[in-house]
Amino acid sequence: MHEHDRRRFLKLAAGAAATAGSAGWLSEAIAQGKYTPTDKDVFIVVDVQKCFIPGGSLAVDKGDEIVPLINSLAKKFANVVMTQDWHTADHVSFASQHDGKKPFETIQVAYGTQVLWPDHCVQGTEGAEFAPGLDIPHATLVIRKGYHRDVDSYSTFLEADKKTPTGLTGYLRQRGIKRCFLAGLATDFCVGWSAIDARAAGFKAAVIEDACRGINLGGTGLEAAWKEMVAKGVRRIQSTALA
Ligand code: VGL
Ligand code: ZN
Repeated sequence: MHEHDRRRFLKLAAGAAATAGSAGWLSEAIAQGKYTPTDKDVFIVVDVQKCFIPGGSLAVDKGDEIVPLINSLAKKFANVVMTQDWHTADHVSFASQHDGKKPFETIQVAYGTQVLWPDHCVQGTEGAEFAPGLDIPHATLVIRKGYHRDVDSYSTFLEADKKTPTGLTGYLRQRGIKRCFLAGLATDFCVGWSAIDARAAGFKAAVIEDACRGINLGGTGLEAAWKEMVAKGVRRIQSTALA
């Protein structure tokens, strides 16, 4: 560990000890100025794909607006992982696969309630490509998820059965990563579930709110997702907190 990293770590550790659980780890650092990402941090860019931006089949409102911000945030991180929703054409999460069901209705499956969506992010199709303008050449890993026909995966750590890992935890641990910073689409689904699972896997986690856009199902889904994230120790930050 370099001396300046050690000092930063000690400051962070002191901050964390002074507040409950892990909640203070970042606010303490931010209170002392902007937070400079280190080689123990990873930026996880979640599902910034054509299907999820205006014009796409499951467009998130203003989803395209985050692309320039994500590009500039990525430059602050030595470690960047990108994710792609990557479904089979007959995926269980598609309303089209269930007679009489419409998008945004739900069904019961083996692992619980599944929201049904318009067909989106089918493997190898244009809609599954990264959004135009997304430019992160130094990203070292692209995690694809949701490729098992019968299991969805909002989370980029663990599929919806809560049993099947994607492999990301092992990759991050082997690379010495301790903290995950997340952004992308959608705040209340793939970003939120990924942040919660990052915590469950033992990482610290922060979601960069202004570098995300939400679906907000039923008009309340977005705030409910934030509440759950914060309850699980996920930090809610703005991009201005990062140096
Ligand atoms: C997502 C719904 C279905 C997401 C993926 O990326 O948030 N949402 N599949
Ligand atoms: Zn999906």
